[in-house]
Amino acid sequence: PATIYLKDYKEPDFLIKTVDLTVELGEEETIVTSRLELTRNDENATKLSLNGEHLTLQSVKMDGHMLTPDEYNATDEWLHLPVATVTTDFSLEIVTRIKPQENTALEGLYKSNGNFCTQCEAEGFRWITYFLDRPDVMAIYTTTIIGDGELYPVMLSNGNLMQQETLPDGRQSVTWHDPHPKPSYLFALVAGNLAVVEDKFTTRSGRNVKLQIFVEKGNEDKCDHAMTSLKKSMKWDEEKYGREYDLDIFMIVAVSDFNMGAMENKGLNVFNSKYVLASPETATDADFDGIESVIAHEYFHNWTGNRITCRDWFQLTLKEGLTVFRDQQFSADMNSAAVQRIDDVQRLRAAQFPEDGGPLAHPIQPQSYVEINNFYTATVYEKGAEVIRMIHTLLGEEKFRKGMDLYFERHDGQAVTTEEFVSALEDGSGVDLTQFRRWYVTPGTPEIMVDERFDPKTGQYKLTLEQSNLKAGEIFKPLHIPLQMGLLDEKGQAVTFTDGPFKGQTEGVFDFNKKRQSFTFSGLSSQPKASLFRGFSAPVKLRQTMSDDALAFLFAKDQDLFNRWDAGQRLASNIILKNIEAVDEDDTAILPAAFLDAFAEILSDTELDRAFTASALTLPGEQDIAQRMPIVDVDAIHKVRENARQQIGLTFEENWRKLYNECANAPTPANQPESSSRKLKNTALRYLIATGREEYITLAATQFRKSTNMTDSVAALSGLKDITHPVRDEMFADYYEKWQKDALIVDKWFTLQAMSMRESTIADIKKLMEHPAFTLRNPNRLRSLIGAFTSGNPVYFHDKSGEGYRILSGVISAMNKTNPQIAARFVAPLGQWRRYDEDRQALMSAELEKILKLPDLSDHVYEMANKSLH
Ligand code: BAL
Ligand code: ZN
Repeated sequence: PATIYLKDYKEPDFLIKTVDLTVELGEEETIVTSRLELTRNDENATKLSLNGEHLTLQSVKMDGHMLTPDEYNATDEWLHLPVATVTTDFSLEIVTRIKPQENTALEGLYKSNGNFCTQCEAEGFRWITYFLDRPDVMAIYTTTIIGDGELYPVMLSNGNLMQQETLPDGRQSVTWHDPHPKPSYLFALVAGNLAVVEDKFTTRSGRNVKLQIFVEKGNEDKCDHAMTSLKKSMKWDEEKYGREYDLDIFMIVAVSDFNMGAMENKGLNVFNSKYVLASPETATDADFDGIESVIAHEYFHNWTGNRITCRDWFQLTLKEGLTVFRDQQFSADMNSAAVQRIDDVQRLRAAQFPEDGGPLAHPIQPQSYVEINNFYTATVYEKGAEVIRMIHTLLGEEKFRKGMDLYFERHDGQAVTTEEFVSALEDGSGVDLTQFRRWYVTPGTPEIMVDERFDPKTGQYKLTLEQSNLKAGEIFKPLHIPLQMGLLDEKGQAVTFTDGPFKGQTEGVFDFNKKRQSFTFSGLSSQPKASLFRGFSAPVKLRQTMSDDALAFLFAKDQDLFNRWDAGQRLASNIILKNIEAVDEDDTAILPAAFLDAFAEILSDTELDRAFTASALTLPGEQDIAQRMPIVDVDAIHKVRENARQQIGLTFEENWRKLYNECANAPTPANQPESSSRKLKNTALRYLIATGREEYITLAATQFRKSTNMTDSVAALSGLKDITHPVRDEMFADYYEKWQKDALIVDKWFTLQAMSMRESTIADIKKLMEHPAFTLRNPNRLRSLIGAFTSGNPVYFHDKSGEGYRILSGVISAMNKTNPQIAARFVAPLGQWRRYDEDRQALMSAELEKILKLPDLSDHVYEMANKSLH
């Protein structure tokens, strides 16, 4: 397969001004007639090459003249047409036939549960008709959908509704017009027998916007949260960025078969139903948060992505990094900012750090790709968002807004590059970002070594930081890193700086932009404790030689809640790693008093937000700890962590019981959402179950039976998923029995079992793959079982029999042709093979080799497996 390089970018030879599409939906085939008005962009071009895949070409007319097959050249991927150099403007009419009902890849036009829908990003429009399917070709679209009005009473496309009529042959015809020029990846079409929930929003300039959410019938009562989230997002974008919505209607459609989370098509967002449907009985608090942030994300794309789009796919982070940053800001404003930041960083560390440290590492602006769908990654999205956040930190709120205002003013209606974005931010703020630009082209997570010196005689504290980045290799150049920090005195009070740029303040953002750099602070009476990279001010790994006592101190006292949490996580990881090294005979982990004291301090601090307390009292995940081991020992990590959990459960048993009862029965403190009480209560429940006492199994079972909300039901099931006990089986059976008709809830049932730690887990997973409710065709179901197993169950995925790896490669080979995009996404866990012992390395790489030998290997899977192996 061919590799595409950023350096080869060339402007299109021709541009498309208008697109007039007629899509005739049928049960056997769908006929697409596309009328294009084109204009020349390169005076020397003699050939127009349109992208097209999986299409049956019926006819081509140029300027009204029907072309004969010897006048054009149609291949599996292209339609080449000669264009005389004297021709400047011309029209084309192309008729193609497609079979959406046979489309299992879920790209282009396909059917989901009997309804037609589309997914065109990145290159799906070429599955619908021949086109210049690249984001720098922006056109005005008019779309007419024709079909059986009884089967498909709802027919939607982008923009505003222009006409709806019944044709003489009885079919329904609906026409939409989108006045905003857009690239083809933002095109959408939906047709089906759907229910609609309506609301409205008045923009700050007084325009009324109709809001509609379309769902399968019977789900109308699960749209409230999505609708509320949408209205909040619209208001927030007006207040925070001065961005108003620009059409008379905004539509969201929930579909059950969807490769991604959602898609920001202009005026017609198509969503995975997981990010729309929710009621307290059917969705967890985490699901509610996910909906709020994805609804916001897609809505925010209207300005950052749609009005200003990407010049080419190498610029993907231009819209994705920026929009993730915006949705994170929004969620922080809507909820507890500290907890939001902790969750965002946890996600980054869990998904992006391993990617950046492995064979699939790439800069947020990749320089080459085989298949662009493989680059919708945690790096482009989450690290991309961190890069924008650093610009925000360096500029400050006010200058950042000035830069963003200039970006919107300068580039509205254009397809641009990340360079144009950074320049606008620079020009708008007056801050030089020359060195900062290196973040865009540098792969790998920078590591920061810290050296501290305190001279009691002079009262001077010297902090020396050194940055390195193994992945950057030859191209390593120091990055411009914002170091947000403060100092704590021996009582834990914030120290006021007596000199330097932040004199008189207790916190500052320092420019750390050299390989090795010192920062000196004076006027100190004793050695301070440094709280570095507050709020995770840069996506780096801190290699600090801080003692466990110092970490325990920060865990108990830091004014910055993020760093308080992080100190606790680092301390707990240190302790677990030390215990792994110690290989104690009786397997009892030693938990130092300083750790337990800090734990107790947080446990009894009733002033803290309950959701924060829950995060602070949860040990780092097994994958988190794994990142600190050169060769990962999944079994040892699990054993020691579980033992630590049991000891914490037993040591604080009375506190947990009290906390459980308080959170379950007493009102949630003012200014905190109910969900924070549920989160803390269920943290307590898990520690109580970890004690191993039978009474807490009963407590979980009682919670499950009495629960009126999905959060408590799932927490109870999750607490019991690892044990072998009749109550466990009974609860899982009851849950399935009760919810079997609700796919999103059945997904949770699969996930909980995929993450189980029982000895029978691998056999159970194989059995679940045979379950009537399991299917490879639905991405959510596949992710719920196989995704949860490979990313959430390190012990059994890495079982030394190699069975976990074989299950995964079996799924990849089964999906390779039916849905290559999803198949390729599943390769990454095998790509981590170098991190494991020799036996596992051999087993994992053998599966990668097997995958590479598959007949008809898709480019998607090839690229991921090939990069992973070599
Ligand atoms: N653009 C693909 C889905 C999303 O990131 O919003
Ligand atoms: Zn996005």
